Amino acid sequence: MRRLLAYALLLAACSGEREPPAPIAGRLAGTGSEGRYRFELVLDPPAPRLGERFAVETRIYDASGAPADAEVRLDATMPEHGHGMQTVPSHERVGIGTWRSEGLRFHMPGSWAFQIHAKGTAAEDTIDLRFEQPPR
Ligand SMILES: [Cu+2]
Repeated sequence: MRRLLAYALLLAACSGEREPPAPIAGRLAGTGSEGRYRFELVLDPPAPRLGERFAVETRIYDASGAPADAEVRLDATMPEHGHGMQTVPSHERVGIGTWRSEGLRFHMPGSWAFQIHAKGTAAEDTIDLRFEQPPR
């Protein structure tokens, strides 16, 4: 029983949802829901201003920590409001496991979620990463 509890705690500690937010401004990271890829987002600029366009660089890593050559799609919504962005971002591969999405814009302050999907030759994975847009 004690061993089972320890295992459950370990699983919770490893899941992307329970991962604490990265302490570096403009960086979001976590493990996908399937546990296949690790996702790292770098916002450009690090603190997007309300109503202004920004870009996101997405880096995908496999279980060994190596860049994963996956096709990346990224979108953002406000899940509690049931709406997405008013812009349609473009996505461009800029290196192995690295994609740049441009033309994102958060038109409302509050809790946004980046939805990222990565499809590689051997694996597929998705993640939701929360971002709090300040009212400025
Ligand atoms: Cu909203």
